[in-house]
Amino acid sequence: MKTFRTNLLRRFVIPLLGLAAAGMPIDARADVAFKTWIVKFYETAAKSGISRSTYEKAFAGITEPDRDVLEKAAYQPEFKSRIWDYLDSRVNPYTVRIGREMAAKYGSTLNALERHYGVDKHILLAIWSMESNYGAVLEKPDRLHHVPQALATLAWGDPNRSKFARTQLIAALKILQSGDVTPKQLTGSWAGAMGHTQFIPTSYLLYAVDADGNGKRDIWHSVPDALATSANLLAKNGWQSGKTWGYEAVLPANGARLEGQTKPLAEWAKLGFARPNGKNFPRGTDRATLKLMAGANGPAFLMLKNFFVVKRYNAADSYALGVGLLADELAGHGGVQQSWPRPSGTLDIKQKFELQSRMKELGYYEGEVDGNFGSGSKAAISVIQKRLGMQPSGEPSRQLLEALR
Ligand SMILES: [Ca+2]
Repeated sequence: MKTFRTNLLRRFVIPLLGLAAAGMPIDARADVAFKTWIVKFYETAAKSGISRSTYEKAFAGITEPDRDVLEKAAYQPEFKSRIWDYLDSRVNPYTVRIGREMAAKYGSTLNALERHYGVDKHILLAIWSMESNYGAVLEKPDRLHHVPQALATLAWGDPNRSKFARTQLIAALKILQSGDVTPKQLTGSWAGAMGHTQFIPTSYLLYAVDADGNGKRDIWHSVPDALATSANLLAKNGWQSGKTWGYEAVLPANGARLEGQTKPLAEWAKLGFARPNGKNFPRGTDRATLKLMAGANGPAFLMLKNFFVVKRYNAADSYALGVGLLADELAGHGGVQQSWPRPSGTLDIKQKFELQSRMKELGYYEGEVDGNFGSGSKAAISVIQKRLGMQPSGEPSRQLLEALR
């Protein structure tokens, strides 16, 4: 019946309307609109010095928008993860172990970068971990998009990101024109963040460095180039050599009301702020800003200038704190000493690792034991919860860990 009707449409209605496009599925019409957009955008690109040949190479074989990009752009996480969950996923035994391996593997590169840029090598390692899991993300084809196609898709189809995407697309075309990378190698996240250290094209143009001396600034395949590019960004944004990012602090009574204020460290000490390890804050004139990442019941932090320099990479406080804490762990200084105000019944990072390894031993889970509860872990938890007659929430919990013990 359906075929009969379709045939009827094809044979009579479409010719009658004289509009071939009227019978096209929505997807095909979108493809036509997207291709038209690309043809038109050349005018804008040309004004920025992009040659016709660069432009054609960039879009060779691109016949449709990257629908995965639009889906990812529209995704709104249901729950904003809490600071301790976020930090658990970024600063944990797994990221510390791989970071130490990378510190050994790239030791001479890291030392050279530290000397040249004055940026702490542990901060560079931590950024590498946070941005691409030490490059592991680049091995996952489903996470990689063709940058000109992804940015053209956003510019064409996402009104909220159109301006950003147009600017980034022009920058991406300039990268291509410079010869640093071939069109096929120009890959990135759905929003155009590229390579080991996830630079967007405009930042690449400002900071990319050829550190291994092969004549190309290749943050996709050269770890020295990628780490040097990060070091260059931090140095150019005022990184203070030989200084740390900040200190964990114990909040004195009524200290929370000073959140957001900036004072010399000595003054904070006079107000009763102390380090949890009992050491004094270093002498000197460094000014620090009080940040309470989880309210008055969580650990306090006194942030120095370098914390704000890391935020030039990514403006979230949680990101910069993650970088700082992971760098401290990699340098052997240990992590946060006070407890986060986790809800009762939830797991801390060590317990999350234990739960995942027990799930793996019991054959419920096949992924990496990395403390990260992604879709694989959550599906496994639901299965176990059902078997145990528990509500299948998919969330790790103390109750579940105890049941598996
Ligand atoms: Ca290079």
